[in-house]
Amino acid sequence: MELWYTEYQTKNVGITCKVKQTYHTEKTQYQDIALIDTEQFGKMLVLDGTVQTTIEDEFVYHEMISHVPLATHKNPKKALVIGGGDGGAIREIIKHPTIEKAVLCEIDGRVIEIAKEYLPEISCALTDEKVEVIVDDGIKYVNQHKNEFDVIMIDSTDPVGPAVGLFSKEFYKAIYECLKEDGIFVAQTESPFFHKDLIRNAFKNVESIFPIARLYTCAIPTYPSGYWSFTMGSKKYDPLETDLDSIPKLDTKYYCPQIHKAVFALPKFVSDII
Ligand code: AG3
Repeated sequence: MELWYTEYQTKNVGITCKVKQTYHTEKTQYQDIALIDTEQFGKMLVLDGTVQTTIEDEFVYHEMISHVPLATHKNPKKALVIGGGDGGAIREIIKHPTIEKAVLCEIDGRVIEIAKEYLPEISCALTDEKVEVIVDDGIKYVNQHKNEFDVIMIDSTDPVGPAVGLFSKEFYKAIYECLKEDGIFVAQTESPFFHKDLIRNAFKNVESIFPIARLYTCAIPTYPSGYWSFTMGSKKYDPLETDLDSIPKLDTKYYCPQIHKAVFALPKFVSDII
């Protein structure tokens, strides 16, 4: 019998994948979790019916949420990931040569445990000695830590359920306070095709708090519309001025110095959003 999984990305559009095997499903205190194996994209983590990451395309998202801000910063030593319980962003952060400590703050400990069990390719760095894993509310954590991090990544789910507060202006203000005086943060901000209002609001909020606000995009086939955005707020460094020759050589599949520059060139319909 053939089994297919569909995420309804909007009321009118879905992505459907042929399922090889269902490894795990459960309902936690926060959300529904599913770990399935698909023919096209390999193992896939699904939270509340939305695709979070797959073996085939996870490198794009995880490299782009981490290496763009890390290379923009001149000397990042301490990084924080809010959400991101699969560990993909952490795996990328510890590739960066100046990083001394990477903290993961994920609200749902079950996501971390399931990623450790079924997605070792993605979660492999969670046991690294530079990494601290905290199971707690990211908003609470950020409010309790001031002037501490060089780079913060908001690796959240869509702005429904547990992640709503991670898209608010108050949270971006708390992020500002949690960063050191030359700190940078990046948040995943959904699809320029399907979520224009969200991107506009996020960008305006970041722009009202940080001296430098930038938007960049990349292609991620399993996310709504296949085209994704990230919003960056920076206290001092402008990613458009990064010296590309100073970017460390990294073992990556998407990110490279040319991409660091290219992703800030926005299609006109995207720059029109902000
Ligand atoms: N977090 C962003 C996933 C958003 C996808 N949305 C959707 N499928 N409707 C990814 C977490 C990976 N560490």
